[in-house]
Amino acid sequence: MKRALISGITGQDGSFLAELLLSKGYEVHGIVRRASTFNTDRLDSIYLDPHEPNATLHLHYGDVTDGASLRHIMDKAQPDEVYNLAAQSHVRVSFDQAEYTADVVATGTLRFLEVLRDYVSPGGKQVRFYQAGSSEMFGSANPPQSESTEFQPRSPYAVSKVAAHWYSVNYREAYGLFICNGILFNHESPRRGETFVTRKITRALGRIKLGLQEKLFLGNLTAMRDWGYAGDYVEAMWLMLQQDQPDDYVVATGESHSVTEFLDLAAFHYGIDNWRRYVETDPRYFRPTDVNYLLGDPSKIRRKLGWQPKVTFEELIRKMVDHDMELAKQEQTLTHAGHKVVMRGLSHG
Ligand code: NDP
Ligand code: GDR
Repeated sequence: MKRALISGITGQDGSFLAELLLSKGYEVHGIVRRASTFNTDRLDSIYLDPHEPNATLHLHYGDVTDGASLRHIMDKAQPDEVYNLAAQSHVRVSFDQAEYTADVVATGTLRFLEVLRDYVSPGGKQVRFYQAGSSEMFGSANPPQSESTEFQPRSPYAVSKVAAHWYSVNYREAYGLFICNGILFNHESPRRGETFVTRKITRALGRIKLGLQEKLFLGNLTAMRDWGYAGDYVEAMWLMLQQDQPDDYVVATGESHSVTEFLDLAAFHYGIDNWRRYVETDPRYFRPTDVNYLLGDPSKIRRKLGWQPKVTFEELIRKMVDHDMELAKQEQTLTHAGHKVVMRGLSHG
């Protein structure tokens, strides 16, 4: 049985990846941050009590800002594959918490690579490592962006991801480690964090449709993104680590749409006639520097690994709308029963 270790397992991608690896017969270990509230909701459907004899998902407390915890977990989990997905992943928030973002995203990756390097000492166990890179690294570079496009990062988050990318390349070259950088363009799902623009839109329009909310406040509506489905993208991560040689790959759909187009389609699926009546601009959601136009060129991964996305832009929006319509209905039922329902934590989104 192969063993995998996932940092960021409680996030959107971590939960999809854990499901994929469990379905392939892996024993999966995940790193979870201690929090005062539960942060494992996305894993509820696959988590078994560790006392169950057939539990193959194991969670360990740890943090990528704590190198010693990574060492302990590597020793316990003895993984064949490591997927480093942990990040302060919100671009807007990275302007408020730049040092912290660098510590988690850039130095966090370096800490992991240092542990890996010791762990894979000569004659030691071979471990394959996936680094979660981002299209944000391309920043203001002209589209379409491919593996050979120069990085021009536009946020503390993106700069930190560029550092993590180059640390990974350097450790691959310097120590002969099996490390792959995935350069993934935006990917979404009903599990997407509620402060990212797609989910913020599908959540809010559902609530507006049922009269639970009056307005949706957004920032830059002209930004163009290459949006895919998270379930497809974790397959690309896994595929990279199954090859004979480590390499770096862009993962994208090859189609780009504006935030406005996303609003158009989401409103259409909800049967909302004119979303402009409900949407207002709030400058707090503008970024000091934004990325205007991302469009990935996925030809390398299609050619070399045979990967291509299965879910289209429209299907993605429909999945998110269907899910968030159900959530809004549940909230409506609670409201009718006299419960106060609050939208939480959207001020940073
Ligand atoms: P999420 O924000 O949903 O998940 C991030 C995960 O990282 C969570 O499990 C979070 O834990 C964990 N985490 C945060 N800080 C730490 C820390 N200090 N130590 C350990 N774990 C930590 O992100 P996604 O799932 O969307 O993305 C996964 C990765 O891929 C990230 O690295 C992201 O930057 C990158 N990426 C994402 C893209 C996308 O479109 N989704 C595109 C390109 C790259 P907790 O649940 O406790 O907060
Ligand atoms: P992004 O995703 O920054 O591309 O990073 P996000 O959904 O936050 O923003 C996409 C675009 O929408 C514009 N926008 C808004 N964004 C948010 N969050 N909230 C708003 O109200 C709003 N209004 C307009 C933004 O300005 C931006 O142009 C995501 C993250 O998952 C990263 O971790 C990942 O690396 C990249 O995708 C690829």
